[in-house]
Amino acid sequence: MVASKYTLYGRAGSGSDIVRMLLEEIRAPYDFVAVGKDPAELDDYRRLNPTGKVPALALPQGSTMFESAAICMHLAVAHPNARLAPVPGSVEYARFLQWMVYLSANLYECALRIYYAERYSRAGERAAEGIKQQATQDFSTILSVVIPALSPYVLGREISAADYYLYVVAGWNPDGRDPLHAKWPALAQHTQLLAARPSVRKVEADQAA
Ligand SMILES: N[C@@H](CCC(=O)N[C@@H](CS)C(=O)NCC(=O)O)C(=O)O
Repeated sequence: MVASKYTLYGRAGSGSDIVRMLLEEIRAPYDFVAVGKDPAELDDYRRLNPTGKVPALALPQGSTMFESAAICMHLAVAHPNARLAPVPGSVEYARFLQWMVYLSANLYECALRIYYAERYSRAGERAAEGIKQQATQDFSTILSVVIPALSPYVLGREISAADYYLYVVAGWNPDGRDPLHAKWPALAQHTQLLAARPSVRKVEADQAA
């Protein structure tokens, strides 16, 4: 059956926050389905998203996609009026793809090493602390690559989906945003700009409720 709106599968405080913010920016109608961690629920969810991770997005056309960056890039191109990406094929769009993939493949991946450190060694919990410490250091190093681009947004004067991605994932720094802002005023300004957007405020207010 073809649905008339999007359905976002996610969890508050996860990568689905980025997608929610974009859906709010687009003003697209959507339902939000909170995916629990109970094994039976996850087995059901794997029929939609074989990785069992969030987010996943069921499209109005009737298929479901996963991988946060792919979802964001798709939404940006499918809703050009929301101006969440430059024109596909342009040099600016190439830069947009670069940062979306960089942030997803590196910064998001690094956050997973921080928060699921025990999964990254056969020694499990015994190795977790060292893995977490290394990943926490890597998080800053990875962020440092995107900081010089901020002017004030990732692509310069125009906001794009990459900014929502950066805003949410940078917020997962285990020591919070403050030490990052003290080191990088451009990131502090970026956070301030993003946090003031109605789409971001709505998602964050819903979560706090
Ligand atoms: N590469 C995936 C990563 C998705 C991911 O790992 N999501 C986390 C939440 S931020 C998750 O589902 N964690 C649950 C788990 O791994 O058990 C993406 O970008 O969508």
